Amino acid sequence: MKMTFRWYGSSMDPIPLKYIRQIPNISGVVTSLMDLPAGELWTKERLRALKEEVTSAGLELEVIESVNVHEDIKLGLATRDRYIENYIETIKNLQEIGVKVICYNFMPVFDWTRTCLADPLPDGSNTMSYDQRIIDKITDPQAFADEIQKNTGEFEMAGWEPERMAELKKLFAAYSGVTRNDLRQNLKYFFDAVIPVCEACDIKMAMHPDDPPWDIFGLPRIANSMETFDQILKLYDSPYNCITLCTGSLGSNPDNDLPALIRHFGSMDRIAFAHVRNLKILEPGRFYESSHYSEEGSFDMYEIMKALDEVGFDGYVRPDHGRMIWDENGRAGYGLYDRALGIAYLNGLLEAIRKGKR
Ligand code: DNO
Repeated sequence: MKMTFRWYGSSMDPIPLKYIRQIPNISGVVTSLMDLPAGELWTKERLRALKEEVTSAGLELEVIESVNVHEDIKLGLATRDRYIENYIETIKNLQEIGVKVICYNFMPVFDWTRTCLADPLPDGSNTMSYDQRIIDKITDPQAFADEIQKNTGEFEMAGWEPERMAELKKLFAAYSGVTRNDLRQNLKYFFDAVIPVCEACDIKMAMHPDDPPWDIFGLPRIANSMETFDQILKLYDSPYNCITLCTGSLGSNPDNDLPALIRHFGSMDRIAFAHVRNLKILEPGRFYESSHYSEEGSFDMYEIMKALDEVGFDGYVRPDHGRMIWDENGRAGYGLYDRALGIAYLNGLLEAIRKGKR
């Protein structure tokens, strides 16, 4: 398995590549062209420049997170074909620079959602948290989205593209009446077009789970459990139709047994990418993002890494959201320090698991 680190590009990320290069056991970065709205074609020129920048820092660029899917594709609108065409061309251009995995999601309107971006912890750090009671009281998602974006400071929320957030009312209206089954059928239409291209280009599509893993704001969601991912993999049965196994997203529903999910999808060789982090569940629907260390959260990180090792996982791993520690000023969840501690811990677990088997 290759250890990677998410990086938002030199114009959007305060963390220099040379710092990432110094993290023990790092192989490369996971990145994206953040300035391009969903549906846009990623040109060869932009991609070659990105590749050159990353590789000249001594890092690999084999995973993209994310090539976002345009809402018209999720909605199944007639205009979707033009965006699918761009997606296909983008896949082909990504092949040219040696990309192996594309992480994406199929969540309507909102990507990952938190109700607080800087919840103070007793140790003086702060972290992101989620409280379903707050979400349930929201009558105007636009006001909520505006507030969250205001609190991100100078950094845009990953996956909350400004173009999409500016259109919330219109989007909510478009989704009214769209069922989970409709969403799945629209996903199938997308797969029918893109997975054969991925097969030809040797690039795996790795769907990120819903975060949190349940419907929010009455919008349908279809990727949040063993059963729903089984359905998704069956929509197009190919080794290139894969999953991003995100422990934090799936694990915030305690019904999701993370090591069991890893064994299930890992033994099918359908996990292409893993986001590994911990969180503390306070009660159903309420959690905060703890450090990666097992005892500070609700997950057994040893069992998670052990399951990945046992299924012979040979894809990409990255530590996930970190707390904001040591007075760092960074993008919520994506500072340098706590994620670097996270990776060091995952490295340690893995070394112990592997040596313990001898
Ligand atoms: C949040 C991320 C997500 C993820 C997308 C994939 O921190 O895990 O924004 O990148 O859902 O498309």
